[in-house]
Order: sequence, then structure tokens, then C-alpha cells
Amino acid sequence: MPFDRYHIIESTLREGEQFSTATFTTAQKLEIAGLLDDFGVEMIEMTSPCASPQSEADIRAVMAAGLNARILTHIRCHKDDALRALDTGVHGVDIVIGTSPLLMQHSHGKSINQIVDLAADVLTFVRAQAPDIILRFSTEDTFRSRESDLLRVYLAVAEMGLVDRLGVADTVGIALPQQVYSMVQQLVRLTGLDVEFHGHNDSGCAIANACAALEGGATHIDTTVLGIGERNGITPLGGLIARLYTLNRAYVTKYNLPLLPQIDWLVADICAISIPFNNYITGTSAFIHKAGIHAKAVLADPSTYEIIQPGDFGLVREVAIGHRLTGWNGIRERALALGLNLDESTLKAITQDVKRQADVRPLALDEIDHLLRTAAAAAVIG
Ligand code: HCA
Ligand code: CU
Repeated sequence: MPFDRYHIIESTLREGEQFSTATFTTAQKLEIAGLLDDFGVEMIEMTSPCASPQSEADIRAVMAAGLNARILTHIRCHKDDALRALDTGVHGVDIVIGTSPLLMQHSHGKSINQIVDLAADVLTFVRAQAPDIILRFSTEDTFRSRESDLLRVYLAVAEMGLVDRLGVADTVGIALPQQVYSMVQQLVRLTGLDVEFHGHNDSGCAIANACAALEGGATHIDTTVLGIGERNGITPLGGLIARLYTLNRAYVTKYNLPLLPQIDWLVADICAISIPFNNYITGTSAFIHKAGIHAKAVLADPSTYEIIQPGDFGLVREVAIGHRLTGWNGIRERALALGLNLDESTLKAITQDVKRQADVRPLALDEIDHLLRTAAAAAVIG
């Protein structure tokens, strides 16, 4: 079952570097890679050494850090690129070439037969140079490619017996989960190779598509921290974790979950962006319960309205009480937290007072505390 044996290919240092505000220094790359390694991602993908001199030096720097994660780099289907990638000593090389009519025309100008010949040439070359390297071949824009073209390329590559993994890429974020499922399932069935899914989020399906890929038999999923990448990015690491955790917590216990907030905060800080309020797990409101009905049930048993336990990620839930939707159970909980034992009618009266005042503006916690303490003092005097 793929959910039990999937690997994360964390591409913040490759796809993530293609995000509008991401320019990582060497020190930042080392910090991000180190945290991702501590979190437990199995593979870290880095920008091609052909991109710039610093990109090449950074691969060497991360390699020298001796992390547990396998370090991969991502290159075009070119022998020159492959040679430079191999020279860095990386553990794996991810090779990609466009197969959609649009990319064949505007990106590299090659026909499907030429793509197959080039793949044979480059893959044979890499394998001869580095028999033990982890080698992956991927088609770019898989979901706008003709199915017959895809099968021709993938089957030819599989028959060469040179790659460890085939990649499927939803480059423009157009695929639906059912399409991803079918494509992956077909590749697994026809080739028996490991299959990787890389999905963009232009239409909001990146997490669902990654999950569908796993259901279809994919063994590797690409993520980036907060989902950063070209345009609005790809499957976010935290979002994938949230999705898999809620299927079965056992699927994600291999990762050091309490590190996730730190990883999200670090990358947000480096990219000078804020974490969206509705982000999976680390969004500011991810564990805030507000309406009185919710508060009552959550205080009795958090699983009534929570499918993810914040404590698993080193986070805490909050029951918000200073608003007009508040209920007396939430107010009572606060009184108890302050060590105040108020009777039910007093708590209900305070609740009505909070609602009246919150109709004008929300109350801060210390204002509610003041109401509770005043009532407690009056009860003692009375
Ligand atoms: C790119 C394209 C890519 C490659 C994905 C892959 C995409 O920016 O080079 O190699 O699996 O989305 O198709 O990121
Ligand atoms: Cu991409």
C-alpha cells in the first residue's frame, strides 16, 4: 500500500526557488535543508548546477552537510547538464522534458521520436557514468500531453531499464484527482517502476491530486514548504501532511511533526511572506474555535470539531470567547482557568454582558478576566 511506503521529495530548494520572492543564500539553503532533514523528508531536490555558479556551489555545500536525506538535482534532458550534475556528487538526478504539443513547439522543438532518442542518449550516459545514482525521468506538462505520446515515451524509457523512477508532472495545475489516479495507476501497471507526482496548484487541486497519486500507486510526492513555487506553487508540505494525517495518523508518524511550524515560519520569513490565515496546521486560525456551540463541544471533547490534534505539531488550540457568538461554557472554562469558581447564573449573566459589549466591539481576554474577577470578588463580599 503506497501510503505506508511513500517518500517525500522536498523541492523547496528547487521548485520553491522559482517562487516570486524566493532567493536563498547558501546559509539559508543549509538551514532549510537541515530542518527538512530533521523533519525526516527522504529526499531534497535542489536547483540545477547549470542555473548559476552559486547554485552549483550550494549543491556541494548541502552535500557536504552529510544529511540523511538524499540530495537530488533537477536538470533538462541534456548531456551537458547531466555531466555538471554528476560532477557535484549528488545522490540523484531528476531529468525532465516537455511532451505537451505546446512545450514541444515552444520549449525544445523536438518530436516525440526525437525525445525518445534523446532520453536514451542522456540516460545511457548518466547510467554509464554513475551506475548507483538515483535516476528519474519525467515528462513536463503530462496532463496536456497526448496519451499516446506519453505511453510511447514512458514505455520506451522503462524498457531501457536505466531509471529508478518515472515522474508525472501537472505543470500548469490543470489535472483533476481522477485523471492523476488513472495516469499513475496505468504507469505503475505497465512499467512496475516507482512513480513520482509533481502537482501545481493553479486551480486548487494540488493536495487532492497528490493524494490521488498515492491512491493510484505513486511512491514519491513532490512538495515545497508552504507550497511555494512557480506562480502559486505546488503541493505544500504541511498540506500533504494534514491530508495524510487525517487519513491515518500512522502515515505521517515517521516525520518529526512538531518541527513543521518552525519550517513554515522560517521559509515565510526568508521569502518575506506571511503564512495564510487558513493555512493547513500553521495558519493563525487553524485551531481557533469560536461559536458557543463549537466551544462547548470542543471543551468536552476536542475531536468533535478537530480532526488534527494541535499538540501533535507542538501547537495549542484556542477557544475564543470575547465575541458576540460566545457561550457560557467557554466563559466558565476561562473562569476555571483563572481559579474562579462562579455559579451558573453568574456565569450566564457575565456571558450576556460579554455579548452586549461585543456587539459594539470584540473584547480582549483581559477585559473578560476583569469581568470574571469582579464578579468573583462581589460574590465573596456578598
Ligand atoms: C520546471 C517544471 C516542473 C518539473 C517537474 C518535474 C513542472 O519548472 O522545470 O520535473 O517533476 O512543474 O513540470 O517543475
Ligand atoms: Cu513544477
